[in-house]
Amino acid sequence: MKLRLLWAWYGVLATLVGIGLAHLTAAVTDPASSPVLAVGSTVIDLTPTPMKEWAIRTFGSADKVILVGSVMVGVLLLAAVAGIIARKNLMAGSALLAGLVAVAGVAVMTRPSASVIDLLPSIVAIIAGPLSLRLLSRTHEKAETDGTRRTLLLTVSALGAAAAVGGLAGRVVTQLRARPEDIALPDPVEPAPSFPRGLDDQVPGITKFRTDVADFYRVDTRLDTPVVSSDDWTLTIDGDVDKKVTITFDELLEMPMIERDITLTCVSNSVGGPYLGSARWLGVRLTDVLDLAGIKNTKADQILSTDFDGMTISTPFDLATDGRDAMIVVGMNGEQLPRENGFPVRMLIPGLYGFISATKWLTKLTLTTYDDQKAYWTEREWATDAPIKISARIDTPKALAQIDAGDVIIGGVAWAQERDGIAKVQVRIDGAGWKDAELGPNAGENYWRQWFYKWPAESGSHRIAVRAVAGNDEAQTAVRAEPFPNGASGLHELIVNVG
Ligand SMILES: Nc1nc2c(c(=O)[nH]1)N[C@H]1C(S)=C(S)[C@@H](COP(=O)(O)O)O[C@H]1N2
Ligand SMILES: [Mo]
Repeated sequence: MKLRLLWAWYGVLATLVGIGLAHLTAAVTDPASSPVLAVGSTVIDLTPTPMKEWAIRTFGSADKVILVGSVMVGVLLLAAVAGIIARKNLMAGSALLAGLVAVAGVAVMTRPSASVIDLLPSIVAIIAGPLSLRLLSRTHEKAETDGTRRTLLLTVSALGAAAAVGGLAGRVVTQLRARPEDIALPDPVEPAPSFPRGLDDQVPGITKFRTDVADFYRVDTRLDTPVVSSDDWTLTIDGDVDKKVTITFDELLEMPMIERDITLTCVSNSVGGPYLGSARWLGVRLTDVLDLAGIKNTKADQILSTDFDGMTISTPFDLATDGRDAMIVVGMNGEQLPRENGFPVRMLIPGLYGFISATKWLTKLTLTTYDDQKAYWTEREWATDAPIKISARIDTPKALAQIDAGDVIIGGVAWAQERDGIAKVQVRIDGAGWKDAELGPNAGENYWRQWFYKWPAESGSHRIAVRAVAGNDEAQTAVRAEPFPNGASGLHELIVNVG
């Protein structure tokens, strides 16, 4: 039994060496080609939508850490089995390790933008893993015949160190590569109006009126942070256009820039969910960019945008070009975009959920039809037409909070993009009548609005609900819907205990 455990550990150690060195290789060539990440990404792509939704609901933004962790645990269990097999049959054990890497290699190569160089990390792993196992097996045998353990201990330590150094160095190299570039952003020809002061200081616990860039939510299909250089970046406009054009980053920066305050919202939020943020965006009008290629005669009903890695997002052509402030964005709150949020260039269209409008690391706009080409989420049966639903969220107090009797400030944010903003927010306590909340300042129709309501709370358990009405008189629906396929609806309600 003990011996078996030892061999299981040999298998694990050999695999960690392979993974560590592969990770380092990938950090130098292309971080996404790291075998573990590639397997993780493939799992994401193959996971059925309901399960993905469940994972996001259950684990929140930790879903990816849990995914990579599970992949690692699975791989290391198989590695342990390979080690146990290798005790009797080194060839078979090594073959199992090699098979594991081969699966990862296939995962790497099926990514849309994979190139031959992306095989390198897997090749490193397929050599380093079995070779380490062989070394361990040899030194183990030698230790048994000699009766001395010195060389075995040295070998184990050296391999452990190689795995750790590989993994850590890979991390350092990845972080160095992902350092922000220093971009000088142009001034907008159409600046946004001066930004009003929100209720941040008045209502403790309320969401900040403007989201800090560093705190902005992140939702995408990737496990790594893409490093796209602005020097290499180009944007191509093709498909059903007068003539295909490609522009560079410098050419984009020379176009007239507008600045807008917009709240970006993710379709994957359940009611009251956290995946939205508000910022001041700097960019070029989408229609100005499309006009470079000429779209007067287009029969397209879809703008298919492609990111640097071949991931695609679909946008309804008529909505993107109906006069709203659809943008090709380069700046956020006066800074360049962070790599996590799409550096150097992303798309942003007010009023549409991010999954059909907010392509990060954008490189191509193709004018096409929904019949001809299907985007990533369209293939997974999400809606193609998904305007953001009118919603209100309670930020404070928190669900199940224990609070003192007396005046309690209930507060939160509400949003109704492309519906003339928020006109009214109402609060209901214990199913009694709806009472108007006070609204914070207005930063435009596409920006969320803070609100608060002073509640004389008496002891006991109470149920708080909130609802919003848009500037165009449309009211938030109380009908419950799940995020799939076009966004959650229903009222945000929570229970607090007073006394
Ligand atoms: N390339 C790319 N762009 C993407 C995504 C993605 O997975 N890949 N996710 C979209 C989704 S679902 C949302 S809600 C927004 C989120 O943008 P953020 O991460 O900057 O908050 O980006 C959109 N753009
Ligand atoms: Mo999203």
